[in-house]
Amino acid sequence: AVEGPREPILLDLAPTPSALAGILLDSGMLFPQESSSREVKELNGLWAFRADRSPTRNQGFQRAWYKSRLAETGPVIDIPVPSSYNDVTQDPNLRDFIGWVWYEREVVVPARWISDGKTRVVLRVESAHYYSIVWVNGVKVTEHEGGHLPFEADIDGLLREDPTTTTCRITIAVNNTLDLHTLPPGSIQYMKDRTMYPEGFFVQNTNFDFFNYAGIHRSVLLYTTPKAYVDDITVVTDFLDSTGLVRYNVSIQGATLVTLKVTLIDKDGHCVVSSNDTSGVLKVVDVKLWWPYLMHENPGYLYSLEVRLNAADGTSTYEDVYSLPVGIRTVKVTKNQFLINNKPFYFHGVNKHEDSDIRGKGFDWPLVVKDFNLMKWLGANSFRTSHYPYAEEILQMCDRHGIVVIDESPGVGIKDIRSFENASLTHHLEVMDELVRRDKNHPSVVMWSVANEPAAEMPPAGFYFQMLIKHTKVLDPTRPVTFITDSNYARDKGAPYVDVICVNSYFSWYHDPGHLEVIQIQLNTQFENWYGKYQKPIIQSEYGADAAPGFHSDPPVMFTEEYQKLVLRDYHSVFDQKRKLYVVGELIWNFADFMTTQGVTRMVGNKKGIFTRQRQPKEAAFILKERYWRLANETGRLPLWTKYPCSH
Ligand code: GCB
Repeated sequence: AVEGPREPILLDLAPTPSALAGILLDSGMLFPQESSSREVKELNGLWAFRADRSPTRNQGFQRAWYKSRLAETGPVIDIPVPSSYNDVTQDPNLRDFIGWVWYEREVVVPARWISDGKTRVVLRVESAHYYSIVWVNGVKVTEHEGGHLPFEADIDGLLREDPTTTTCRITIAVNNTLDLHTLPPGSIQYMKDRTMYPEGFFVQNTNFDFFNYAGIHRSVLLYTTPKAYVDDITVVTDFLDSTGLVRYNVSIQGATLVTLKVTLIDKDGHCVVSSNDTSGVLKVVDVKLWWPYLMHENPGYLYSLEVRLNAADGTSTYEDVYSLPVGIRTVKVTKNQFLINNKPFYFHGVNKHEDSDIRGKGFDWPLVVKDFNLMKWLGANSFRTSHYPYAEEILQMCDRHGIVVIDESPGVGIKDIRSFENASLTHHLEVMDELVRRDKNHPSVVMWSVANEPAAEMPPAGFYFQMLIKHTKVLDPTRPVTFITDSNYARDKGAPYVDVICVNSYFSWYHDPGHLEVIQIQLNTQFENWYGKYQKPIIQSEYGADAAPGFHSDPPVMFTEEYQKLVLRDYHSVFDQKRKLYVVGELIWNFADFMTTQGVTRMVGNKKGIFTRQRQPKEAAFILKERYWRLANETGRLPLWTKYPCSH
């Protein structure tokens, strides 16, 4: 018994997200930063939390839980922010909860933020999954559709309405329901046969292979700017011989008459070049380019673009300062090469997930640092943000360490024909707007991926992907665009429009399971077919096999560490033939084991990691490490200290 979504569970409560997003995109989304003119107050820690377990999930709205303290509406529990809520309690119903949950936290705002009349106070949520509505002191301030990307609201006007109180109560309702037009899509299925299922039984169906973790996944914070402020900065870089070119554009809000100073500062703190214009080209003599890890002895070189604004209105003067890290580099694609700074770049990297024990998709610095250390140990120079945008702090790490990123939208699991309808396309285009707006200035981001493995055989797929790719190129004409495919149908649908062909395949796993001997021939055919038809560079964007750590067998059988190793070995021998021709990269699926929906093909999650979910190596990790360091020696220019990376 399949039925469309019943009223309150879903997003019916969420009015016209598209209209709202359009307004939001008139403004920038610069990463919050402290400076001489800006303060940041993180609101991470314990929040009061209440899941709306009423059958319709609608009680919180009916009884206006946002109007009073959440604890006054009923029992609340402590939930950490950032974190998914699913795995932090012993309650199986909360782990698998679908619908609205309510978060609340009180914060004391410094009195001067309100009293000086010159300060803008912004409430920002870095990511909440999936649909969020935010109230401050019971007044709705914003709502946002989509996880993985930030949203904000100016709240100083509201705070000034009652300047006697500096306490503000922030309430955030978050709904993880996925329907046919969300990204990723999903559907709710009600089981009505009362001889089989209890009253009210329903499930959330999805077509993607990771657990639909929910909650406030990244920081919530308050930050200030002066009323006249730097709203956005866009930087595009190039170079000619030894001169770097930084094309920039600064957009300003809150003032018309301003003086501006833009200064490019090198790593040693020296001013390199400056200008007084809101847009222009800065010329950098003896430029130090931004290079990927293992391609240069000094990877990830960053300048800093300091933007200093002075403005005045009848009564006040304002100064705002924002410093944007800038890496000067170019990205180009030829018919068989991927060029960074005009040199061939070979992706030897990983696919990741934001996923770990207990936290789920919650941002966690120890995990981020461990993962970067593991990637560098492995000799990985790149990763793809499968299957959604990652925290911006992770991209900042990539900028600094020279790890190259393929930045992917949450367009995963688009398999139902109704998910190609206009409502879906419109939202997908908006998500690309938000993604490019947030990540456009990161030198580590070298390509956009608009989707993963859509049902390319469906008639509307061609139009849908043509629109998406064209739109993304308009948003950012400087980076190549791709979508990830596992299907030959995609050849006629998307491939004519992408710059790089990204292919996923699982020979001897999903096809011909157990038959390692088919890998080389099938992989060879795959590459020849794609290149033969399109003459575009190809990245093997996924390949791999599950291995339960500690399972062994020789001769190898599926799910053992030996089998995983041999799958890799056979893929690698074909990569080695083709990378001299037109294959420009290989990304293992997956960096680490990760949690999925329960199902008969998943034993406590997906085990294709070369590291366990706890980040310990399986045998395959050592195979890959040896290979990646060899590739780095052949294709890059290793810094001296990394020639002999680790004694083990
Ligand atoms: C894929 C998907 C990825 C899955 C993987 C697998 O093609 O893109 O999300 O986890 O295969 O292991 O099945």
